[in-house]
Amino acid sequence: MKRKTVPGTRDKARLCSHAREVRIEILKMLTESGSGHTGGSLSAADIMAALYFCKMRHRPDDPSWAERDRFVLSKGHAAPLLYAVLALAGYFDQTLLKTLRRIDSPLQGHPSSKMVRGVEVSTGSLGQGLSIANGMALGLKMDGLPSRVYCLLGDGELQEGQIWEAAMTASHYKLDNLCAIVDNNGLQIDGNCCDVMNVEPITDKWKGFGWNVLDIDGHRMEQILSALDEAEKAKGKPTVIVARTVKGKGVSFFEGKAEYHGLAPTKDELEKALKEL
Ligand SMILES: Cc1ncc(C[n+]2csc(CCOP(=O)(O)OP(=O)(O)O)c2C)c(N)n1
Ligand SMILES: [Mg+2]
Repeated sequence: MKRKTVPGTRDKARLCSHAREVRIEILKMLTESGSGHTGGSLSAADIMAALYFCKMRHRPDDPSWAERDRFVLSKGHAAPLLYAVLALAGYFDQTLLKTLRRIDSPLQGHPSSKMVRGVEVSTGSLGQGLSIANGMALGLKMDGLPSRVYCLLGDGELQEGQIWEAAMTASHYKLDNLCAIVDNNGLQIDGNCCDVMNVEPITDKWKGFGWNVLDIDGHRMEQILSALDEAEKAKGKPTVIVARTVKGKGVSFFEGKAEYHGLAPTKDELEKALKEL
């Protein structure tokens, strides 16, 4: 079936500039709220810019358009990242971002599909997103729709057993309209993933489950775009993009630091961070 809405720009400089804007909005909203997840929001900003401003077919003015591509933020704690991207793409007014985590705000610490335009699924309990993405991908195939489903996972999240049930299911049903992306930043809440519960070798595990596996640098826009292109071409099996990233990417004093998993920037840190970006 021919797709009606064309994807966004392929201009790498523009996409990198979108990623920078996304990082700035993340930092500003987290500083304003005084709490939230900094590191894992920043690490996937380039991936999300590539998805929402280049690859995905979606209509911010018609979020329930049947042929839209779907996005599932399985690592729901990176809500500030999703909110920044959705606001910049035009799903809702950017001024709403400064209400992050307020009691009366739709922008809670984890995303709710009932409260926020453009959020497909409520997430936050790690391990569940890929199963939901499977259901969406299967349903789209049954309906004969050409839409694709993208699901962003954390590397620590891969320790959840449900992920591997979902991995087995997606390859069993040959869900080639599904693309999982692992934000492989090496860190989770308490430190290095390899010390808490080693998830390596990540690529071999997915291969063993019958997936098409692509290993990339998750901050190199050209690598992200070509992996997303390749995923679309792969037939008969789902694709996972294992994206090597840096937690806190873009702000030198947050990079690679487990402490900034769930710590918001102070006003001073925000000022310094904005200078770096
Ligand atoms: C089922 C479940 N257990 C625990 C948590 C608390 N939690 C939130 S983030 C996180 C660490 C996740 O690490 P990772 O998936 O690597 O995320 P990232 O590094 O991208 O932030 C944990 C344990 C949760 N949200 N859900
Ligand atoms: Mg991680």
